[in-house]
Amino acid sequence: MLKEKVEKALNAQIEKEIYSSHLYLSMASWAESKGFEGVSKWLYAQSDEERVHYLKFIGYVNERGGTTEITAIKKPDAKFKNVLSLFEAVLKHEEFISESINEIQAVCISEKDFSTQNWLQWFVTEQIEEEKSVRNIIDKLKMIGNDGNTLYLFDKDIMSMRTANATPVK
Ligand code: OFO
Repeated sequence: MLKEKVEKALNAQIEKEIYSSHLYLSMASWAESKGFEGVSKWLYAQSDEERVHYLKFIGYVNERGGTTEITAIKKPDAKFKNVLSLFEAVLKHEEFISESINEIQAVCISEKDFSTQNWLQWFVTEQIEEEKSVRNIIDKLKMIGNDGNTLYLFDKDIMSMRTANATPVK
Protein backbone atom coordinates (compact mmCIF):
# COMPACT_ATOMS: atom_id res chain seq x y z
CA MET A 1 0.00 0.00 0.00
CA LEU A 2 1.32 3.43 -0.88
CA LYS A 3 1.86 5.95 1.89
CA GLU A 4 -0.33 9.03 1.51
CA LYS A 5 2.55 11.45 0.88
CA VAL A 6 4.05 9.19 -1.79
CA GLU A 7 0.68 8.73 -3.48
CA LYS A 8 0.20 12.51 -3.49
CA ALA A 9 3.65 13.09 -5.00
CA LEU A 10 3.04 10.46 -7.70
CA ASN A 11 -0.32 12.01 -8.58
CA ALA A 12 1.31 15.43 -8.86
CA GLN A 13 3.84 13.86 -11.24
CA ILE A 14 1.05 12.32 -13.35
CA GLU A 15 -0.30 15.84 -13.85
CA LYS A 16 3.16 17.10 -14.85
CA GLU A 17 3.70 14.25 -17.32
CA ILE A 18 0.31 14.89 -18.95
CA TYR A 19 1.24 18.58 -19.17
CA SER A 20 4.58 17.58 -20.78
CA SER A 21 2.70 15.61 -23.42
CA HIS A 22 0.37 18.59 -24.07
CA LEU A 23 3.27 21.03 -24.21
CA TYR A 24 5.15 18.99 -26.81
CA LEU A 25 1.95 18.47 -28.79
CA SER A 26 1.45 22.24 -28.88
CA MET A 27 5.08 22.77 -29.90
CA ALA A 28 4.78 20.07 -32.59
CA SER A 29 1.74 21.75 -34.06
CA TRP A 30 3.53 25.15 -34.09
CA ALA A 31 6.57 23.61 -35.84
CA GLU A 32 4.34 21.86 -38.39
CA SER A 33 2.50 25.10 -39.15
CA LYS A 34 5.85 26.85 -39.75
CA GLY A 35 7.03 24.14 -42.18
CA PHE A 36 9.55 22.46 -39.87
CA GLU A 37 8.49 18.92 -40.70
CA GLY A 38 11.38 17.14 -38.97
CA VAL A 39 11.14 19.25 -35.81
CA SER A 40 7.39 18.62 -35.64
CA LYS A 41 7.92 14.85 -36.01
CA TRP A 42 10.50 14.96 -33.20
CA LEU A 43 8.04 16.82 -30.97
CA TYR A 44 5.04 14.60 -31.83
CA ALA A 45 7.21 11.59 -30.92
CA GLN A 46 8.22 13.33 -27.69
CA SER A 47 4.58 14.00 -26.87
CA ASP A 48 3.85 10.27 -27.38
CA GLU A 49 6.78 9.40 -25.14
CA GLU A 50 5.39 11.59 -22.38
CA ARG A 51 2.13 9.67 -22.69
CA VAL A 52 4.12 6.50 -22.04
CA HIS A 53 5.53 8.21 -18.95
CA TYR A 54 2.17 9.16 -17.44
CA LEU A 55 0.77 5.70 -18.22
CA LYS A 56 3.73 4.19 -16.35
CA PHE A 57 2.96 6.38 -13.30
CA ILE A 58 -0.77 5.59 -13.46
CA GLY A 59 -0.06 1.86 -13.80
CA TYR A 60 2.34 1.94 -10.86
CA VAL A 61 -0.05 3.78 -8.51
CA ASN A 62 -2.85 1.33 -9.37
CA GLU A 63 -0.56 -1.68 -9.00
CA ARG A 64 0.38 -0.51 -5.50
CA GLY A 65 -3.25 -0.16 -4.44
CA GLY A 66 -3.29 3.64 -4.66
CA THR A 67 -5.78 5.99 -6.28
CA THR A 68 -5.01 8.14 -9.28
CA GLU A 69 -6.48 11.55 -9.99
CA ILE A 70 -6.61 12.86 -13.53
CA THR A 71 -6.94 16.62 -13.26
CA ALA A 72 -7.58 19.44 -15.72
CA ILE A 73 -4.36 20.45 -17.43
CA LYS A 74 -3.30 24.07 -17.88
CA LYS A 75 -3.03 25.36 -21.43
CA PRO A 76 0.52 25.08 -22.80
CA ASP A 77 2.25 27.89 -24.74
CA ALA A 78 1.31 27.86 -28.40
CA LYS A 79 3.64 30.51 -29.88
CA PHE A 80 7.43 30.41 -30.08
CA LYS A 81 9.94 32.95 -31.37
CA ASN A 82 11.96 30.41 -33.33
CA VAL A 83 13.16 26.79 -33.22
CA LEU A 84 16.08 27.61 -30.90
CA SER A 85 13.88 29.31 -28.30
CA LEU A 86 11.42 26.42 -28.56
CA PHE A 87 14.14 23.88 -27.69
CA GLU A 88 15.42 26.14 -24.90
CA ALA A 89 11.88 25.95 -23.48
CA VAL A 90 11.98 22.13 -23.87
CA LEU A 91 15.24 21.99 -21.90
CA LYS A 92 13.90 24.26 -19.17
CA HIS A 93 10.84 22.04 -18.86
CA GLU A 94 12.89 18.83 -18.75
CA GLU A 95 15.12 20.30 -16.02
CA PHE A 96 11.96 21.10 -14.06
CA ILE A 97 10.79 17.47 -14.53
CA SER A 98 14.18 16.10 -13.39
CA GLU A 99 13.96 18.24 -10.27
CA SER A 100 10.42 17.01 -9.68
CA ILE A 101 11.53 13.33 -9.92
CA ASN A 102 14.28 14.12 -7.39
CA GLU A 103 11.70 15.63 -5.05
CA ILE A 104 9.54 12.47 -5.22
CA GLN A 105 12.61 10.45 -4.35
CA ALA A 106 13.16 12.67 -1.31
CA VAL A 107 9.55 11.99 -0.23
CA CYS A 108 10.12 8.23 -0.74
CA ILE A 109 13.25 8.34 1.43
CA SER A 110 11.55 10.28 4.22
CA GLU A 111 8.59 7.84 4.09
CA LYS A 112 10.94 4.81 3.86
CA ASP A 113 9.27 3.71 0.61
CA PHE A 114 12.38 2.24 -0.98
CA SER A 115 10.40 0.20 -3.53
CA THR A 116 9.00 3.35 -5.12
CA GLN A 117 12.37 5.06 -4.89
CA ASN A 118 13.86 2.10 -6.74
CA TRP A 119 11.04 2.10 -9.32
CA LEU A 120 11.79 5.79 -10.03
CA GLN A 121 15.33 4.97 -11.19
CA TRP A 122 14.00 4.36 -14.72
CA PHE A 123 12.87 8.01 -14.80
CA VAL A 124 16.16 9.26 -13.40
CA THR A 125 18.01 7.59 -16.31
CA GLU A 126 15.38 8.76 -18.78
CA GLN A 127 15.74 12.38 -17.66
CA ILE A 128 19.54 12.28 -18.04
CA GLU A 129 19.09 10.99 -21.61
CA GLU A 130 16.41 13.52 -22.49
CA GLU A 131 18.34 16.50 -21.14
CA LYS A 132 21.47 15.35 -22.99
CA SER A 133 19.60 14.94 -26.26
CA VAL A 134 17.97 18.40 -26.02
CA ARG A 135 21.27 20.10 -25.06
CA ASN A 136 22.82 18.49 -28.12
CA ILE A 137 20.05 19.92 -30.34
CA ILE A 138 20.47 23.39 -28.77
CA ASP A 139 24.24 23.31 -29.40
CA LYS A 140 23.63 22.49 -33.06
CA LEU A 141 21.00 25.22 -33.42
CA LYS A 142 23.38 27.78 -31.90
CA MET A 143 26.04 26.79 -34.45
CA ILE A 144 23.51 27.11 -37.28
CA GLY A 145 22.39 30.61 -36.20
CA ASN A 146 20.49 32.33 -39.01
CA ASP A 147 21.78 30.12 -41.83
CA GLY A 148 18.52 29.04 -43.52
CA ASN A 149 20.12 26.33 -45.68
CA THR A 150 21.73 24.60 -42.71
CA LEU A 151 18.53 24.93 -40.71
CA TYR A 152 16.75 23.17 -43.58
CA LEU A 153 19.27 20.30 -43.39
CA PHE A 154 18.96 20.21 -39.59
CA ASP A 155 15.18 19.86 -39.94
CA LYS A 156 15.65 16.96 -42.36
CA ASP A 157 18.12 15.29 -40.01
CA ILE A 158 16.67 15.85 -36.53
CA MET A 159 14.82 12.52 -36.29
CA SER A 160 18.12 10.67 -36.64
CA MET A 161 19.31 12.47 -33.46
CA ARG A 162 16.43 10.98 -31.47
CA THR A 163 17.42 8.50 -28.84
CA ALA A 164 15.00 5.59 -29.14
CA ASN A 165 14.40 5.46 -25.41
CA ALA A 166 10.65 5.01 -25.26
CA THR A 167 10.01 1.75 -23.49
CA PRO A 168 6.86 -0.33 -23.18
CA VAL A 169 4.37 0.81 -20.56
CA LYS A 170 4.75 -2.18 -18.24
FE1 OFO B 1 10.98 14.14 -19.75
O1 OFO B 1 10.15 12.73 -19.37
FE2 OFO B 1 8.42 12.69 -18.82
O2 OFO B 1 8.17 14.43 -18.46
